[in-house]
Amino acid sequence: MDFSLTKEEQELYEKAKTFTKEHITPKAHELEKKDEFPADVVQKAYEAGLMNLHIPKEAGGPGMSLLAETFVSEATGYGCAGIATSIMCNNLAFAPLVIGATIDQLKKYVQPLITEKEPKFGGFCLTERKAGSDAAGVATRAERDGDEYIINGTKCFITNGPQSSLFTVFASTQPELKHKGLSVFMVPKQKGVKIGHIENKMGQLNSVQSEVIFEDVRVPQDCLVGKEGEGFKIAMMTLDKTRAGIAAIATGVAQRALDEAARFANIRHQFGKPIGRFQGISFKLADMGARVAAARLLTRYAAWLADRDLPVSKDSSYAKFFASDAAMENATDAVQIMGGYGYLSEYPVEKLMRDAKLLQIYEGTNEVQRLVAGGAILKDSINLDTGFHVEYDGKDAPTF
Ligand code: COS
Repeated sequence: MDFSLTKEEQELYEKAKTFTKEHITPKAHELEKKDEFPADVVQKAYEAGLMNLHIPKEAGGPGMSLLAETFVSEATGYGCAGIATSIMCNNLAFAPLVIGATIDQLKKYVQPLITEKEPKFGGFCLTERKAGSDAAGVATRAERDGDEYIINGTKCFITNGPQSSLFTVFASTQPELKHKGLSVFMVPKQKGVKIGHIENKMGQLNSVQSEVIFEDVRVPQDCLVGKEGEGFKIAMMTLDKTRAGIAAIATGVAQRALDEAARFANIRHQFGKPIGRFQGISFKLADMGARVAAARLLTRYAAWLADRDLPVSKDSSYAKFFASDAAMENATDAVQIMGGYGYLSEYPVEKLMRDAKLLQIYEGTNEVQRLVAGGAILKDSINLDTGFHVEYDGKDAPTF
């Protein structure tokens, strides 16, 4: 087992860390007071080559791995989870297209967006007011009309919604078939695509989420990704691959909370010594450090599996819930270690606590992640032979 990074990965990681130190960390607090899309920083990230990394070379992208993306997500997440979300959201929006679209479709609809001077954005439109965790409950409709589809419906919580030029829209082509009737479309911004309510959030104020409304939007047949009815499967395969990205942002937040708390624990003196010398503090730091290390390994392992198209649902769920819980716990511990300074907004860690909370919720709540992982564990146990044979309820083989 080799934990070292390749030269290319190491260079990308260093570049993203340097970028974060120069352009994200020093500005994130001031920027979040504006509560708007951090256009200037995102433009710089685009120019630095930190966006759209997994678009295949044949479609004009750099064709990098999902693992490479986690280095950028972790590094930028260290500076600000909101800015990292703004920068990395194209990964989620374009992943269903990389999974299900042909190279010709990618060339026509995605390539123009990733090769211009200015960054362009995609919006991942799955969630609706009444379809969150129950992703199959989507009410948005796509009806075939000759060579076109007509799309109607309202999506919500769409990251980079107002900035997006292309929407990846999950809509039902046959509602009576439930999840088997769901399809996915590329919808360029056009007449009939409207931005609705801009969501007001507790944290991650350097990212923007909005409603996106589709009113009689007509798209040609080649905007269908994959076949009709493949939308749910493509959504699940997408989330399997992208959840390591959220886990990576969370790892960055967890690391930042640890670093700020450790720095404070060395400087702050009480009772004649640095507070880090008290076991009550140093034990907390040790637990925080172990959480960061475990989150990082789970994240990279999930990305590694996804890059090889190996089964990854369980491991990407582990990574997502563990790393985002670690971010929340570390941020909460950092606030506690820093006491009054932890709670004040002039200092770095209260923002981490607000930002971390969303990591436990978006891209599939941590309860959904546990549902996926728990289900996979039970399924795996069907043919499990522990070597100790005993009957429970008159059976020695479990059923699922
Ligand atoms: N890859 C491929 N196919 C998958 C899959 C995966 N990871 N997970 C499920 N499927 C398939 C199943 O095999 C099943 O196929 P068949 O109908 O052919 O048997 C089908 O999808 C339905 O699976 P299941 O019954 O498990 O679906 P549920 O409706 O119970 O939903 C959860 C499962 C809860 C896991 C899913 O709805 C989900 O992930 N919800 C969260 C959505 C989310 O993350 N939203 C955030 C949006 S981004 S901000």
